[in-house]
Amino acid sequence: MPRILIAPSILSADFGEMRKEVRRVAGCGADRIHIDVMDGHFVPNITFGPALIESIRGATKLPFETHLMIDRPERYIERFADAGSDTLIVHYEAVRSPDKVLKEIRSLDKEAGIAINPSTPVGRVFRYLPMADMLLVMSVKPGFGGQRFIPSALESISRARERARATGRRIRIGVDGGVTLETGAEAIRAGADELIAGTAIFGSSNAARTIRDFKGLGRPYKYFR
Ligand code: S6P
Ligand code: MG
Repeated sequence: MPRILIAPSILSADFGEMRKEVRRVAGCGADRIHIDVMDGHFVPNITFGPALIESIRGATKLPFETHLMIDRPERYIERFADAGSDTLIVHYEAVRSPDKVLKEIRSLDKEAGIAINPSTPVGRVFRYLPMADMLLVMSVKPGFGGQRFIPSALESISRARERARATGRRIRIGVDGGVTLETGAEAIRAGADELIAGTAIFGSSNAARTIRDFKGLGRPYKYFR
């Protein structure tokens, strides 16, 4: 029975203490570490590159999922894989041939994820789901932490979950942006099985309790009924 996975996004961590922060949330019960890479082109903000990932890799054994908010991520797949990512997530809007890049990620023995912006109709990525291990539904316009959840993401999640069910496909559906206990619960009801949260976890005075509360939100959607 699949369960809800919680992935703290280190975009909201203290950048001067990154290793410590990763270790801290790992110790608080996180399932994965979500790493937001931004290039100042695909999104208006800039964060960090593979060197940062390399330097925090030793802080935990938890899987690293790298969310590439960069233009033409196909140019950097190998570097982010070598740096220690376990999952590489590319944006549908940023790649020329989604199928090619997803295949490349898998050929490196990494999990392949495809992300969509809130304004992208989810139906556009349906044909790529067989090549992906994860679909990341953005529930804010990517670029900055601490934004409000956009409710139309729920419709994208449920349409994708229905599609996966109809085709008998097992895929993880993550929701990213403005995730709180309230919006996280709605996303799970819609069919998400991974919650990505920056502000809600790193801004919490008790991250262990917040993660526990997230995990208690409900039974995950059943892949096969
Ligand atoms: C949103 C950002 C997301 C991050 C973010 C979520 O612009 O690009 O991809 O994962 O850290 O943060 P929050 O504060 O909305 O939970
Ligand atoms: Mg992200």
